[in-house]
Formats: sequence, structure tokens, C-alpha cells
Amino acid sequence: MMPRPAAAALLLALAATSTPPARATTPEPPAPTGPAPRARLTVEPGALPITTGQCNGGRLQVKLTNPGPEPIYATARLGASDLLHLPRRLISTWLPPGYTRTVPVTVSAATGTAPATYLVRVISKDQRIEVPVTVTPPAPSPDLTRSVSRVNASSYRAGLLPCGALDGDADPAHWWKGTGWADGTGKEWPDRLRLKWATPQTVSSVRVTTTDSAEFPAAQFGLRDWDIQVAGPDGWQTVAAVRGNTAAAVTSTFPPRRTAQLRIVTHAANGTNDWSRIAELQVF
Ligand SMILES: [Ca+2]
Repeated sequence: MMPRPAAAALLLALAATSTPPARATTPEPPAPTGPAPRARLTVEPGALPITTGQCNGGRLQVKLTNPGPEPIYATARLGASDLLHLPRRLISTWLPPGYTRTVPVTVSAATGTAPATYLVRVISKDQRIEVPVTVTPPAPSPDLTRSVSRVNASSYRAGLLPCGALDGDADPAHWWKGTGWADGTGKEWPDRLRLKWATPQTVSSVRVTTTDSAEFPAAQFGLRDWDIQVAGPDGWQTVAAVRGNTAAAVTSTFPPRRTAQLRIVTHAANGTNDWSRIAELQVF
């Protein structure tokens, strides 16, 4: 049945009003100009020499800067040869306008790594920075801690890692600045700090430097009682013992021993705030 003329006119009017506007004649919003917001990536230094050994790494500073007027979320990915150790592979951070986030990344290579130049890659969006890392064995030193392949501790406090006691800084006033080790179990004894070499060494002397500064004097905060032990065929053997110490540093000597492992076993500190504090350990 055909619609009546009036109804047909109404349908046409409805159809006309529901017709979408012709898109071709509607101007598109302007496309955004310039690159998408991104963080500016820098890595310092541009080249890094390190020597092999767990504690002999070098530090890169990865910096992400927001140069724009809006806050952004930035990421950087790190990669390296399997022969290099990186403590992290991803950096992600929120950056307010003008803000720079600096992230230290310590690069190390295990004892025995072939001397060569390896690359660390840092990538953030379309930015790619490669840092050559030159790896060599440590120079011979009478201090055998220079050639330690591994160090570990029964526990440690944040910022006072076992490698702090092997970083070459034996100033007892620097202990708390991160150049020394402290255990993470206050008032619980004993604590242990253990060194391993890739090959046996002949050891006959150990110097332990504890804290000694205006804030942390040795007689109040320093290490008081400890044993020095070497690993032998029958297990750990005590080669020297120190008791009642109040000095900043003590050198213990003993008949030469051939060993690939040495440890300090701590038993007490001075004062009531009892932690194991070692600014530096030196082995000869
Ligand atoms: Ca130190």
C-alpha cells in the first residue's frame, strides 16, 4: 500500500534531517606537529674502563630529562654482552616538566672475563646510546683483596654493601658514606664477611679497619671482637683472633696459609648499638 502524500512528505523530511553531514566537506582537525613528547637520554661517561671482579665494576649515570611543558612517563632499556653484569635492565620513571632523573648503573665483569671492549646499550624511544666498556684484569697488588673474585656477607644494610669493605677506601671516617660494610642483623652475632679468589693465594696478614670518626668513634661504634678464618681441606680454620679492640684498625699476622677463601667472623662491637662495621679489609 502506497503512503498517502502527506505521510510521504513527512518520511522524506525525517530522512533529510537524519542524513549525516557530508564528511568530505568537514575540515579535519590539524595533525599534531613535531615528534611525540619524549625524554632526552644521556649517559655518562662516554666510555668506561673496569677491571674484572665482583667489586671492581664502574658506574654509568643514565639520565632521563623531560624538556617539555607536560609531565611524561619515560623508560630506558639497557642491554649488554652476556659477559657484563648489569644490576638492572629497565629504568622507568615519571618526569615532571624540566625534571631530570639520574640512575646510577654499576657495570661489572666476572673474574676471568677475556680482556676486550664490550658495549652497553641504552635505548629510550628512538634514542640509542652505546658505551664502550673496556675490561682488563686488575693490576697486580700486594693487597690480595684487589684480585678477589667474589665477596659476600651473612647480611648487609642498604647502602653498606660487602664491596664497600673492598673499595680501596680505608679511611675509617668514611665508613658510613657507603665505603664500608655493615651487617643487617643488629645485636645478633656472629656476622660473616667472606672473600673468594679464583685461584689459591698465600695469605699471612689481614688488616681490618672499622669505623672511627667524630660521629662514629671506634671506642663506641667500632668492631670489638672478631676471628680471621681461612678455608682448608677440613673446613674453616681460625688463624687469628682479635678481642677487646677499641682502635680504628688492627693488623693480624699469622703463619702463611695457602687458601682460596678467607672470612672475618665478627662476635661483638663496642657500645650498645651493636653492628658489624668494617670500613676496609686488606689481605696480604
Ligand atoms: Ca671501604
